[in-house]
Amino acid sequence: MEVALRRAIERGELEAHFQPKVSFSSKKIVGSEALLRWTRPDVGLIPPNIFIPVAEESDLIIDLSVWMFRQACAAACEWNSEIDTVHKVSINVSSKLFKFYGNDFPRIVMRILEETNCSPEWIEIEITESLLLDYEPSTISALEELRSAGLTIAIDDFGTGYSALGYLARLPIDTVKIDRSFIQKITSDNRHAELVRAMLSIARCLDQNVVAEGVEKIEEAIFLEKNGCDMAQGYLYSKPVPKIDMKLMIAASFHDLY
Ligand code: G
Ligand code: MN
Repeated sequence: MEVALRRAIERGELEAHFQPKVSFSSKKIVGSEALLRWTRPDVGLIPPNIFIPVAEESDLIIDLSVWMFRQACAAACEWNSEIDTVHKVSINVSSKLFKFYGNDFPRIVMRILEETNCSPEWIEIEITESLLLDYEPSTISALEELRSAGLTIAIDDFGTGYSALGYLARLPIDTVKIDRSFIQKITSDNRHAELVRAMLSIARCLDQNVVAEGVEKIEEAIFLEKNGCDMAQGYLYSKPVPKIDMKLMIAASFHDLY
């Protein structure tokens, strides 16, 4: 699989898909998450939870991430030139990518932004809690540098790592993405519902935006909106779709057709 994945970029087997993020206040698509899709000839779609760990084990994740970054920035540039508001594209950044480039990471990012004509405010970087818990001073300064350049930083899968809440206050974090394992239980389990309310309250006090991940049911969306969640992402709104479909959804959203 590693060998096949290595050739996948040049053979055009990889594609960036995008899953919309919907704002509860405006009811519009205000952003999207870029997600990698790999279709192998004769085999079909390989789920990311199968091939991403393979890529993570080798240095392949570096090339794949840089490729994805470029695709996402190009898409962000295209979509933002057609609307008056900001459509923020978020990109999953592996901790391996951070560690590989170290202090150079912000420079790599800025170069991709320039090459694709992408404004920093159109991009959000998604990192996991584990990256922050390793606590490398170079990681923190890289995040701060990216943030002062105008990008925003999101914590992905929030609540699933060994959450040390202190980092929320100490580190440069703009957005918290509550993991879908919590969202899926809010309508059936009162204790999980209270936990999500507490998460929303913490984020509000720290002036951070919250995205609920994996929203599948209308009851979940109603609960989240009522409790002050900013944005939702999940199958209730749309699965990840190819770039061309995302473009159509954005256009429809801003003409109140979606
Ligand atoms: O960890 P991260 O949030 O980046 O993972 C995103 C993954 O979650 C994608 O592979 C996407 O297909 C999947 N996903 C997105 N929305 C939903 C949803 O509503 N339900 C479920 N079960 N999976 C989802
Ligand atoms: Mn993510």
